[in-house]
Amino acid sequence: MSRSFWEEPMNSHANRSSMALPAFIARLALIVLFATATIAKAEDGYRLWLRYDPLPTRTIEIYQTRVTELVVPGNSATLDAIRTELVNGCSGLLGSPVPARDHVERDGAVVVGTPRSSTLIAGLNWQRELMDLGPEGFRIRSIKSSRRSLIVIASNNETGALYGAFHFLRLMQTLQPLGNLDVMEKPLLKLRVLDHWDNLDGSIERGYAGRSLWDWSALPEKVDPRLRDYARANASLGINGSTLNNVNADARILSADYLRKVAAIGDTFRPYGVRVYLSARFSAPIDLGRLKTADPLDPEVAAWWKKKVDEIYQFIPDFGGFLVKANSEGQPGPRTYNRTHADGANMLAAALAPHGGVVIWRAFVYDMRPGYDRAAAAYDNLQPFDGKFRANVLLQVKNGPVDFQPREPFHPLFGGMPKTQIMLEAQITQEYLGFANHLVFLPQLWREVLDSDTYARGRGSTVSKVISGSLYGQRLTGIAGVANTGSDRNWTGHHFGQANWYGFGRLAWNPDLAARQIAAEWTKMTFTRDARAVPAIVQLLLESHEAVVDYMTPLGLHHLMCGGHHYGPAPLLNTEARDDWNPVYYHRANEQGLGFDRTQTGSNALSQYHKPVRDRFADLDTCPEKFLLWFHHVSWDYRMRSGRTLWNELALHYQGGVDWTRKARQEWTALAPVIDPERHSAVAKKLIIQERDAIWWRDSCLLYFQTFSKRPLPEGVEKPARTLEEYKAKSLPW
Ligand code: GCV
Repeated sequence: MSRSFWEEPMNSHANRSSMALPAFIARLALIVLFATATIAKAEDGYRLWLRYDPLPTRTIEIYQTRVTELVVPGNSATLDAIRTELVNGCSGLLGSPVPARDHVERDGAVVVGTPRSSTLIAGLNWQRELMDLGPEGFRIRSIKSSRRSLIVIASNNETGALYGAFHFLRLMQTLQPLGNLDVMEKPLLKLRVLDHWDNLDGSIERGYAGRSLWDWSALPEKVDPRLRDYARANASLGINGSTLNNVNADARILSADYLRKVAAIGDTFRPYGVRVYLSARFSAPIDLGRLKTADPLDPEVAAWWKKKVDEIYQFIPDFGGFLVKANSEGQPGPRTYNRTHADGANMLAAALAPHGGVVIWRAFVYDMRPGYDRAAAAYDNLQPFDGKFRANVLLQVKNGPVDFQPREPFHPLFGGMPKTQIMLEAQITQEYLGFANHLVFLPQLWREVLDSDTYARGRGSTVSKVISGSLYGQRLTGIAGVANTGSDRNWTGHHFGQANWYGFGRLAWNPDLAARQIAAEWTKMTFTRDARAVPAIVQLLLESHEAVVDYMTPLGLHHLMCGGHHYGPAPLLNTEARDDWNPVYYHRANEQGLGFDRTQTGSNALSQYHKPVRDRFADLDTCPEKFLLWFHHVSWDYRMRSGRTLWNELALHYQGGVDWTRKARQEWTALAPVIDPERHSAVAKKLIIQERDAIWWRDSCLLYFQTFSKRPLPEGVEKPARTLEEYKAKSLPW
């Protein structure tokens, strides 16, 4: 893989003249930065949102008096990272070198650190505020000290100071006033983790942006410099954990050979506050340890895990813990031995507890019995164990009860297990959302889930409050996102996929942030600050999720995708090994109508929600139409709130989705003058695919459903481009 744009300056032990080492290193960085400034940068998206090209001239003139020098005293890997980032960032944004110094020399110094690393910060008397902000929070404040105007970025901990430095750079990148800063920030969730479904052979399950970033064959001797940029990008958002391997886990990751490799990755991430986690295969005692069983209540098994965990901490002293997919989709687990999920999780938790590690137990568990509703399965399997998990166990619950669909109602386990530490699992990679081909801004989807009111403790018991611990006071809180990163030069396959990584990180820091704010920040940092282009791009981002729902699964439809790979529509599919892997299981189309009845007359999965939610969804008059076919089987002539029949409304939603892709293409074309040609053209090509796919979705779904509805397409819906037979014969290429 190629080298990063942000190589740190070479380390030198020489102490030149009176300049102390950190300042000397930073000065070297400046020389390197400006010596290479003439080398043209490819606009290939590698720099993500951490682009430090010069700001508009007027802004530079104002900022130049506010930011004159960077004072990051002390020596540690994290302080070095802060210094390098600020020197590169400020110098780049201001278009001229901003020096690093050991102490304040003039007005406009930016002082960064902790009370331990900086005497100036120690003297500010901010102990109480910094204590309240916790180890990862920070304060940024404009102050006067010894008659000098300074900006101070302070935290109780170096990682917090690093987050503060990135926050400060974001303020500059988004052209915020720096004159009178008074910012206090701390993360609302403790664990903010990217889950990588990366396999040991370098492939990525549901990965659409190339190969795994972890080159297992080269590790531990050779660590790709790109891993540091990955950690930087995460730190810029406050993401503090990375689960390296697929939840469909290979036990070899726990062997000493692999742990050495994992340790090398952990060493690279550590300065950026990113801890490493591993997915553990429940049968590892058999696979690796040659035991006869993996029964969690067998003392030998527990002893094996304890020894293994002790070994892991020898290699990786700040190891985060295990992520476990057990008794799900063929994975081994405690149920294999007639033990409970709590038995399994608690046994692992006991091994991790002395080291401060956690078990993240996934709730994505579903069984198959005749007449079973998959949407009800996770709740049925896990809810009975509420209050039974140890203090260092979190239960990781997908946002919706089926599986990362374009739209789902919130999972009933949110608000359903008050005595369990529940964590949200989001999917950043677009498994069911057009892979890396479709522009869809997922913070909009996550916002909808986070804002959903569970009514677990009356009105206002939102999912956001459940996971942030403010509803039940849980000690450990967290969120995980299934990563969309890979070895592609632009990291995420689609340039706009970066917005989802960015948006996940921002929501992980603050699950109450508005999607619009996230979209605006990202656009300004990543693409353009042009006053007309920013609102246009933000609007595209904000509309994109609804548009994708419209052309894929409107009105509560779900899981209409092709089997296996999940790209493109296959509403007629009925040949998958399990009923609940087939679209026909979910849409239940027949001559009478469409949709899955989850009310009392059907599967009654609705009973898992708290009463007012349950009643609202159960009543056709109050059920939000976006969930109509999720909860109800409705006749083709059912009158929607618009006055149209279900059939006509459905068809118009599909058409609306297609219309949006055309609008998006036109608007993107109009933005050509303000976007660099390389990224503009790459996105334009993806939008062509998105329009093609939207048409394919619309036509194949409507033609298929029409075989049941037997009604004509309403006015305003285009005639299908192909026949149903043609759509049956060929699936959408990807
Ligand atoms: C990692 C879905 C995906 C699987 C994934 C599974 C899970 O079923 O299709 O690829 O497996 O979810 O979340 O465990």
